[in-house]
Amino acid sequence: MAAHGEEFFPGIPKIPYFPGAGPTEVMCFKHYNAEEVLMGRTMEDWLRFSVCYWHSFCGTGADPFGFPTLHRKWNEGTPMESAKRRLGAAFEFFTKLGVKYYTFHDRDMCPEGSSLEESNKNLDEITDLALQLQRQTGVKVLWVTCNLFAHPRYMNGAATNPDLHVLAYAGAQVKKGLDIAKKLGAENFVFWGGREGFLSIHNTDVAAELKHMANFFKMATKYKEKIGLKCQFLIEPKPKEPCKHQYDYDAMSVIGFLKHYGLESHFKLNIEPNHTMLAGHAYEHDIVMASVFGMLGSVDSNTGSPDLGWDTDQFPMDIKNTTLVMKVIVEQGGLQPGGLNFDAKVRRESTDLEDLFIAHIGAMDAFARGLRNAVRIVEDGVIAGMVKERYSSFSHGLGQQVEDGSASLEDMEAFAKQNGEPKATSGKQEKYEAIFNHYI
Ligand code: XUL
Ligand code: CO
Repeated sequence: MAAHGEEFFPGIPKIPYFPGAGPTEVMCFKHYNAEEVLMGRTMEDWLRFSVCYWHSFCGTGADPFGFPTLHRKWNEGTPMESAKRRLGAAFEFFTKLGVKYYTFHDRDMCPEGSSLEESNKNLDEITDLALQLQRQTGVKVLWVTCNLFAHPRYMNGAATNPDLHVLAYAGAQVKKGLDIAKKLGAENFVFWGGREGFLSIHNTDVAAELKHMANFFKMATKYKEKIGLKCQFLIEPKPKEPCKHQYDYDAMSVIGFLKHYGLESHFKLNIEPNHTMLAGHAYEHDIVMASVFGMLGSVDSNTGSPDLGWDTDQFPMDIKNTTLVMKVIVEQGGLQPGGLNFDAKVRRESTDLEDLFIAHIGAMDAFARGLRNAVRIVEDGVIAGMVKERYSSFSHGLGQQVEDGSASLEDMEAFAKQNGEPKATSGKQEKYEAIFNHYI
C-alpha cells in the first residue's frame, strides 16, 4: 500500500469485527459492524468516519512544556521525502482500519515552499500521489482546509488581518486549496479561523475585520462556483485558542454572522465538541443548536477534559456523549456529505504505534454504540412522545395561532383573563434522564 512499498504498521492486519471479544482484546471492533443496516442505512453510511492527517500523521507529541515523544518512521527524511512516506503510512492506516474518508490541511500534506509558487508545486506533486492512492483504495476526502494560522505571516489573522497584503496571501492559498479540493473530489471544505479574532480590543477594528472576513468568504464562494466545485462549505466554530476571542465563537455566533452577511445558503457548520466545551457549553450543545437551524454539516468527533480549560483533542470514548450526538444526527436524517472526523490525538504518553489503532477503534466502537442507542431511542419514540405531549397546548386553539405567528398580545391578555392562573406542571427532568439512561 505504501507509496514506497514500505510497510509502516507491520503485523497489524485489517481490523476485524469480533463482537464476542473479551475486555483486553482491543484490536478489533466489538460494536462497529460497517455493513449492518439500521433504520434503512448501513452503519458505515450513518457514521461516515474520517481520519485526520494532522494529529495522526504529523503529530509528534510535543507540547509547550516538552519535546516530541512520538517518533514516527514516516516523518524521517527531507520534507518532501517524508511527505511521500507519510502519505503511504496514512493510506495503509485508513485501509487497515477500514475507514473510507480522510481530512487534511494543505500544509499537512507537504511543506510550504519559499514562495507561493513553490508551495503550490509541492502540493501538486503530493496530491497527484494522493489521487493515485485514493483510486487504488477507494478512500475519499471528507474535507480539505487551508492552514491559515501556523505561518508567522498569519500571526495577526488571515482574512481579518489589518494588512491587505496578508489577506491577499490567504486568498491565494484558499484559491489553491479549492483547486486541490476539486482535483481530489473532496466532499466538503472547512474554514477554521484560529487567528480570526483578537488578542487586544485596543488595536482592533472589529467592524472592519468582520466585514473583511465576510467578503473573503464571498470570494471563496464565487471561485467555488467558477471552477464548478461541488462540495459543502463548512465553518468550524471555536471560542478561543490561539486567539483570546475568536469571531466564530460558537454555533449561534457563526449562524448570526452568516445570516447578517447573507452567506447562510453557502455554508454549514463543522461542530467540534471540544470547542463547544471551551465556549462554556455542554458537550452536545452546538450539535443541537446547529441542527435546529438546519446548519449541522459535519462533526469533528473528539472530546475535551471537563477539568482542563484547553483543547485537548481527546478521542471520544463516552457512550452518553456519542448517544446524544447520534440521536441528533439520526433525527436530522444523517450527516452526508459531512461525517464524523476524528480531530483527535493520542496522548503524548501513548507512544506505541498500536495506540493509534486502539484510539480510533475505541472511538469508532463508542460511536457505533451511540448509534445503536440513538436508533432504539428514536424507534421506541418514548422520549419524543413525552416531549410532544409537553408541548401539546400549541397544537390547537390559541396555541396553534402562536405556532403559526398569527396571535397578538391582545389575544394573550384575553386568554389570561378568561383562564386565570396557569397550573404548575412538572418538568420531569429526572424522569427523562432515567429513561435516557435506560437506552445506554
Ligand atoms: C483546531 C481545529 C482544527 C480544525 C481544522 O482546534 O480543530 O484542526 O479542525 O483547521
Ligand atoms: Co477541528
